[in-house]
Amino acid sequence: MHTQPDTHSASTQQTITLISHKLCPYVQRAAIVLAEKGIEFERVYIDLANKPDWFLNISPLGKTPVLLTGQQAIFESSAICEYLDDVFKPGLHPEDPVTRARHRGWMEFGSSVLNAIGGYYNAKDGDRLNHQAGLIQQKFEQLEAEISDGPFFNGQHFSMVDAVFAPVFRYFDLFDQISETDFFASAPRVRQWRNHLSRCESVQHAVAENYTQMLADFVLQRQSELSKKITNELLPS
Ligand SMILES: N[C@@H](CCC(=O)N[C@@H](CS)C(=O)NCC(=O)O)C(=O)O
Repeated sequence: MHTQPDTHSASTQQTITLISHKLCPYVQRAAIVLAEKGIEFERVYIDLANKPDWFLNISPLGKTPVLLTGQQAIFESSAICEYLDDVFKPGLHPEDPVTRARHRGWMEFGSSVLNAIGGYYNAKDGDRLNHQAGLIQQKFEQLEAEISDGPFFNGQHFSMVDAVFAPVFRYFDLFDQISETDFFASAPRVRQWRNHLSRCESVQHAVAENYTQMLADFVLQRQSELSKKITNELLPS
């Protein structure tokens, strides 16, 4: 049964609620930004295979995340992150307008890596799996040419781009266990960036402790080439 958040009661007007799905990387972006800003929030998880009516009423695209603040519902992760940055300190965008605009571009680039990752875990055969792996590696090489010397995307301070890429990198905690591909072989600074982000509290707390197991179960159900690898390499024979 789903919990229906009360968007009308006065007692919840000040409450921030993140409508979530346990595996959604876009939800993680918002959860990380909320944590980086020290904002307390509640989570309501929904089943995306069985979307409740109250959710469809507040999510025009039928997607998580949605942020409820007072009586308003904000949908789309980038809109949520920008809203949080407008209202709560510390700011997670650079001051310089051109750098800020470029960061927004790299946030979008993060979504394109998520699409490539989706293509990877859904690939139906070895050729398509290798093709998608190549696309992901290529994107990491593009990032390698852009990122700072660390520890974060833009240097010493955590930015919105870090909130976008931490959930991207989390997939590789599973992929590293089942794939012979070293996705970061040609991107050593991206590898370091990934390792640094994985140690941030905001990143660690954005998902449940059994996230990697849940992701493995999800990929197993895809009936893809990667599902076979999980069966062969992770499941007890
Ligand atoms: N552009 C959206 C993407 C969000 C998204 O794709 N969410 C997925 C879960 S990770 C979803 O809700 N899918 C449900 C569906 O498409 O039916 C955002 O940035 O918030």
